[in-house]
Amino acid sequence: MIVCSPMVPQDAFTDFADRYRPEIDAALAQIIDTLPSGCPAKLKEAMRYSLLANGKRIRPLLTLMAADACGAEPRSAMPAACAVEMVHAYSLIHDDLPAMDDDDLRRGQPTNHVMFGEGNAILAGDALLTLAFSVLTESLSSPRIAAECVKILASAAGPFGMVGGQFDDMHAQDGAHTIAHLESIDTRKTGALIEAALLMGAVIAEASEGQMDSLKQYAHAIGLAFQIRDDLLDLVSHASDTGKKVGKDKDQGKLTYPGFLGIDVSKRRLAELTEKATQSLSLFAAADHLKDIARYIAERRQ
Ligand code: GRG
Repeated sequence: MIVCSPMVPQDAFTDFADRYRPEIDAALAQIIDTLPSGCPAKLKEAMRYSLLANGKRIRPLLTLMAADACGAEPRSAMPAACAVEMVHAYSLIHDDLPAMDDDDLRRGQPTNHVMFGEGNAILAGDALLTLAFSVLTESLSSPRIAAECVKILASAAGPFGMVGGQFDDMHAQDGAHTIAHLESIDTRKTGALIEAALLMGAVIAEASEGQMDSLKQYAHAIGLAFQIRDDLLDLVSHASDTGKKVGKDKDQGKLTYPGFLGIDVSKRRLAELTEKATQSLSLFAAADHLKDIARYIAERRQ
């Protein structure tokens, strides 16, 4: 009798994530737990609460995967992986504030301002944002590479990237829009940090110009795909899956991909972007994890 193995075959992304997600969590915990005593205890607690909550760690995994695909030991990119997750955590804390999305649930737990109060949450976000840059300058061994990473992350997080995209998103209810405007918002609000995650990994691996260009194309495709999937999840999923309130985009009259083009067209665009992401990796000898995470991003349920 043939006995079938009970093991489910894992893809390259899942293998990579199983291996490195615990290391990312440990590195993030160490950053917070070894902060010098000058940091107020309550502020540290608020920073730790959101940073170490149950996130998917997509951006830090992308940093480590990009470094790996470009030929470096993934762990050499850990400071950049932590820095991008810290900027992401800050953006979520601020995004949830009453003045922004006014959410009370994030990553399956009460949002930072619900736990610590609004003022403390603003400061915890500010502290994570600024600490991210200290981590880059203090923990990357080469000052040249550290400076390059600071430039990439600052440009992605700031007015030309995530904050600018969020600003336009906030004001998108006013007036008529085009698909180009919607994609420009999503590319900056969500895609910019995803691109920074990949490019920092590549810079740390001293990637070639060709590798950098390929990763930029890949980043553009998965960044947009990530937000389209997020918009779809807000329409069709449950808070028990996503760990955050759903159905808010429609209530708030937000400009979203499915709201603008319908669910079917959005799903087709998602499939096209995933295919484009995969094709843009043709230069790499070993990038199955990046291909698989592109598929995961398009199919994820949380
Ligand atoms: C300065 C007041 C102030 C606010 C800034 C910049 C900003 C607020 C918000 C950024 C915009 C934002 C939150 C975009 C959404 C990106 C997105 C889909 C986040 C969810 O990411 P996941 O699914 O979350 O990776 P986890 O929890 O798994 O890490």
